[in-house]
Amino acid sequence: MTAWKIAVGLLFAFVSSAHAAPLQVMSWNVENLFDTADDADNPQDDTYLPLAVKQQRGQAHIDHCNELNPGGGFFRDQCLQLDWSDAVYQTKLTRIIDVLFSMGSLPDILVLPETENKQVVDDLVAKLPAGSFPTVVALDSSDEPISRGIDVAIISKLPLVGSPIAHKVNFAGDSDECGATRDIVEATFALPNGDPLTVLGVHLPSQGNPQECRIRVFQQLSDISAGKGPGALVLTAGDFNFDCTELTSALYDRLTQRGNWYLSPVITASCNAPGSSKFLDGLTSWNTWSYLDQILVSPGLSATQPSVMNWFADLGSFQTVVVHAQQIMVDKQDKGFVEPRRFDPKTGLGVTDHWPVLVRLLNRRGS
Ligand SMILES: [Ca+2]
Ligand SMILES: [Ca+2]
Ligand SMILES: [Ca+2]
Repeated sequence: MTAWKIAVGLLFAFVSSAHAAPLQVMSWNVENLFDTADDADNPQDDTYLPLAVKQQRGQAHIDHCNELNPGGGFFRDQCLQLDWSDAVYQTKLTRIIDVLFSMGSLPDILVLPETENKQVVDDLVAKLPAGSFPTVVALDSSDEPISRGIDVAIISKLPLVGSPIAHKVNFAGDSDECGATRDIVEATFALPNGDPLTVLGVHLPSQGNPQECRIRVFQQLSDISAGKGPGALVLTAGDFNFDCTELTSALYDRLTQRGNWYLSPVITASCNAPGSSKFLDGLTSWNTWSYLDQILVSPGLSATQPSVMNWFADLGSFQTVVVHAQQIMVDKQDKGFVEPRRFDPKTGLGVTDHWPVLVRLLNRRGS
């Protein structure tokens, strides 16, 4: 090898080592990831019990389901009939793991709305090679029983800085109509160069709640981010539950601008695919796609803002993560219209009704 080839090789090695590898941040609503054990403090988890346990309880369980679902319908039937056995639970966990493995490399930070407690997150992580996610944030703090008792968890390859915080949502003047919702979970991680990255994991009130409820959470989220100071590296990820009609309106533009959030324009582009979730057969939402799931970043992580910090979010990398056949299904008439495939406890097929979203963090400066 000639001297210049060695020199070029050394230079290349220097340049590549000076640039840290890209980090993948992902958010994935895993849809009702409940364990099979009865949380005595939460009447709402009784839907997710083995059928044998429900039958053993007899009339008491039937009365309980009627009480929880006075309107009857799907949710009462599910409370009565769903067989959430250990085999079903293990299959659901395996479906999630299959998707993560199919990514090729696991995300560096994974935000998981709809996890019942720390146990389910530990069970999930235990199905991966040891050490895959050394950091597990699962505070199990959200209100029960008004909300379902599901929380936002965050797992990561990165170490924590300080202790995670669960922020109770303050609905202020809208408290009566908004009731209770999931806490905003704040966790700060040490990036590979030591810079702190604050992640705010969220799961805003669903479309079954008035828009004001989502706006209140969003504003609180923006206040928490602003409190980190100018230039701080903050990102928020999770299920925002704004549908595409809201996302494409001036409302969302104002909310994100006033909150100082930067986001991929694809999120607010339209009600057509792509999206992370599909609405079916509603009067106003027929086959529309929405990025219910989002990852937004502070000015400190924006490529378009000056920063002394070395990390930025490449918002062009924002994308859905659809890497496994079990994430996809077609319409009931088999015409071929695609939608995310929710987990079916009877067949063990499907994963969740949301597709994950992902964004990559990169270095601004090589050294
Ligand atoms: Ca449970
Ligand atoms: Ca219970
Ligand atoms: Ca819980």
